[in-house]
Amino acid sequence: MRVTALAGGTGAAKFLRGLTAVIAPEQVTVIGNTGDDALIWGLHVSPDLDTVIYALAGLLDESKGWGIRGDSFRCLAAMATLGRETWFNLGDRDLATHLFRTERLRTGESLSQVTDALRRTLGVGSRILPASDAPVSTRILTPEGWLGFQEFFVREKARPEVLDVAYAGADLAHPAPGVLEAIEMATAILVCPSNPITSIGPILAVPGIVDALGAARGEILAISPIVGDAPVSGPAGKLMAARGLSVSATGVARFYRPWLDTLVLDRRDEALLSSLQELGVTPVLADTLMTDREKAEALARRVLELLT
Ligand code: FO1
Repeated sequence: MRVTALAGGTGAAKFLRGLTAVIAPEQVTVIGNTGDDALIWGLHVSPDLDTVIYALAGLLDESKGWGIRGDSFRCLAAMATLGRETWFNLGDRDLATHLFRTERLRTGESLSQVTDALRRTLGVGSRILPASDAPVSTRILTPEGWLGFQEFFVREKARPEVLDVAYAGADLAHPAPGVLEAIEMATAILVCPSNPITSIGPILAVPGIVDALGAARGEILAISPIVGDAPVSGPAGKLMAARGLSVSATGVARFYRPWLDTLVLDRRDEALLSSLQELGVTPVLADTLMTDREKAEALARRVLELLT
């Protein structure tokens, strides 16, 4: 079995850790979001790629859902003394990842080459591919104007009203090497329980990826990140509403509907089964809240059962 997973950050990391505990990591290829990449102190930070790499390497700070467990923040404190902006909390060990990435990008390597070097060095057996090597930046329109995703999410704490969302650069981007093949050759394609608009949306915005999903031979299964009328974490609700989607598993299905076969949704959402069937998506109930590793593995096992 070859599984290709479309992934954002924290929710995807939890699920992928469960998945790679129940099948060999080498059987999994991750297509990761780069829409929330940011330039911080001149360094190229790729939060979602790093969150997935750290999770699969056993390094992730699981309480925060990002960064490295036990990291210190001495550089951050020193930057504050120098009067630099410190709203984006870069840990000292995490900083090494961004120095490594930025240096290698400057010497002409692509983001996919650097990401591959990072995951191999950290002992991650799954391939991790950025959706594109070209910049695709999630921009959020608020009443005060456009913000970068991290400015909206971290600096402004996702408080501003969201009027629109755009993926700047997507029209000029191409899928990174291996991305279309990973979709084409997969036995199954999984859409992790990530924010549809800002984690999966930037992947889908890269020309060629939606067509590849539409033509894929493998079954395509998504796990809803929404339980009831609220996201399990983060600002997905606000962003979905701004894009005219209902904040529910049905809204998730509507967004993925052109190419989705199956939606795994939480048992608490049993009432949505018939509306999902009407959309032409096969709904399956499961315990989707991954509050510990056992629950993440159980969800991964349930998903794999559906595929065999
Ligand atoms: N999220 C926060 O809420 N506050 C932070 O200061 C922060 C720093 C940070 C540093 C490195 C990194 O890889 C991720 C970081 N995140 C932080 C998480 C990140 O903003 C989001 O989780 C993702 O972009 C959304 O998936």
